[in-house]
Amino acid sequence: MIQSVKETVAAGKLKLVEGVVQEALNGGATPEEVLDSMAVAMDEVGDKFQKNEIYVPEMLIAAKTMQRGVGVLKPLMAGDAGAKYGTFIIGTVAGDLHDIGKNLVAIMVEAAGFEVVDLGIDVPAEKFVEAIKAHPDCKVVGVSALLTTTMESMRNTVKTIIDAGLQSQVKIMVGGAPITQAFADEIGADAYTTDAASAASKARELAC
Ligand code: B1M
Repeated sequence: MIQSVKETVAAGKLKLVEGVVQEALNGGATPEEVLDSMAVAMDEVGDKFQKNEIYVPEMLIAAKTMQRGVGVLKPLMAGDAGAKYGTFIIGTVAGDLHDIGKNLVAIMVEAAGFEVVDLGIDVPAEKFVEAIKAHPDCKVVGVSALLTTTMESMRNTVKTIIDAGLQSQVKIMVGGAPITQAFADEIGADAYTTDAASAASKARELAC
């Protein structure tokens, strides 16, 4: 069952994915197991893209398929913790259009008890600053990047937030496939996490 989730996402079978995900859940798979299998599918898609076996349109349809599959899981992952930790602002940095990982972080952080303000993709550094200023109850801001080329955009985003004097209000958390703890330290971020679940628990820690 889990295997067919992976195959369905990797093959970009958009119309089938909701049914396949539901079947896997009915068969006893947990939402986390289903999510992991979709992430493995995306890694396979990325590998095939790198080897020129598939191209951007196939990568895009696989991404849409995963997003639709995540839609089935979302109600199961989103708890009713309420927004007791204030607002969590998140976005993907300027120049970067990848949002599946960011969306997963947003779902898990919301379930952990934050009100999430999602700025979307390709977000200019100044927009993060404006959003933080507009939400005085925001204690944590999340910055995502998926391309090695947009790591510099992440550096600029973190610098812009710090230069605006906002680090006394918010802690800055960064993440995304090319990001490392060393890079997070180098650019002055307060925290780095590898995945959505650890981002959620880290956000709680930072908000307290
Ligand atoms: Co793109 N892409 N892509 N892509 N894409 C990658 C990232 C790539 C590794 C593929 C490859 O070559 N193997 C490669 C980057 C190489 C590099 O930088 N060294 C790449 C490339 C090259 C490109 C283009 C340049 C291709 C082109 O046009 N020639 C182009 C760039 C566009 C742009 O952004 N300007 C491009 C475009 C696209 C699509 C639009 C087609 C599509 C994105 C659609 C979308 O997101 N809505 C796409 C996709 C789907 C991928 C892959 C296949 C999958 C990404 C994904 O969603 N993974 C990807 C290969 C791969 O990742 N293996 C690839 C699943 C997701 C759950 O994981 O996003 O890593 P991830 O999120 C994780 C963690 O990273 C973490 O938590 C999540 C899991 O719990 N995390 C955080 C993420 N953000 C976090 C923030 C946090 C904490 C944790 O705190 C705030």
